[in-house]
Amino acid sequence: MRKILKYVACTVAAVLALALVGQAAAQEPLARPDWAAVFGPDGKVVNLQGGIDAFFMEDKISDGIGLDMSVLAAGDMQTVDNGIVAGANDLGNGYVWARTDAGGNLQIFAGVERLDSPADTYVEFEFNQDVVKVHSGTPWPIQGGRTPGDVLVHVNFVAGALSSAVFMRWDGASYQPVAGAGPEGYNGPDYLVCAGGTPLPPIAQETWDAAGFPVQVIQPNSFVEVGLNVGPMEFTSVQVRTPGDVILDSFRNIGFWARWAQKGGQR
Ligand SMILES: [Ca+2]
Ligand SMILES: [Ca+2]
Repeated sequence: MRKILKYVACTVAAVLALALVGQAAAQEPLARPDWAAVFGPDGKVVNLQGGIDAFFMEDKISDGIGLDMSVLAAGDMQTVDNGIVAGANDLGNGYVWARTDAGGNLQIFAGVERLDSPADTYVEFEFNQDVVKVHSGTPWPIQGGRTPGDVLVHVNFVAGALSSAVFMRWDGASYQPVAGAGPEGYNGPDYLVCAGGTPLPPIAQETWDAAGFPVQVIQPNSFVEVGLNVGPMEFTSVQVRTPGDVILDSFRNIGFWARWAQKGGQR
């Protein structure tokens, strides 16, 4: 029987004058996307809902038995391989939606499906200006690097619950924290983080074990999402990571579409 889930909305906190974009913050909290209105059950974009871009990032559920085609090689955060992921660290499908605010700033939102688990883990969302992708393998080395201004959001889960989140920017040598959130999540004018049940109908994917035999895995039953006002920047690549799983997506030029739209361009 499918688990009945409740969706935990982000709490709205007081406005913070956060220097994520290096400019005066707007006063309104970020308005979260209605993911189920943007994406159809198959992951296709059905309506941009006033946004400028949206894309779907497929990732198989492994749950300790199924083969995931994109895991982080053991002890190597720069190599992607096929492998098995424990349920606590498993990522399902990911979703990205972007829009511009009245001031022309780019707002990026990303969410990823997970499995409920009582274990400690983390989920990271990294947005890169450079192209970060894999070349030929297997395994596949990750090519491309970080550029000053790149953004990393590290979301901690303790005993299965959202515990904290840290928003960071790459200064050329390391990621420096610029904002954070506690276990209640946060929804302010420059960033948000929240976790809850999945808002989308799960997509049933065929899954095989390492020997090539079909296996039955459970469907994602949890969701974590982040949002950022990144100002006039452009991002080309998105990476979503846990201690064992990874999703990479590149060549999106998210900010390009924002500027294109501001100039009256039509897609
Ligand atoms: Ca994966
Ligand atoms: Ca996975």
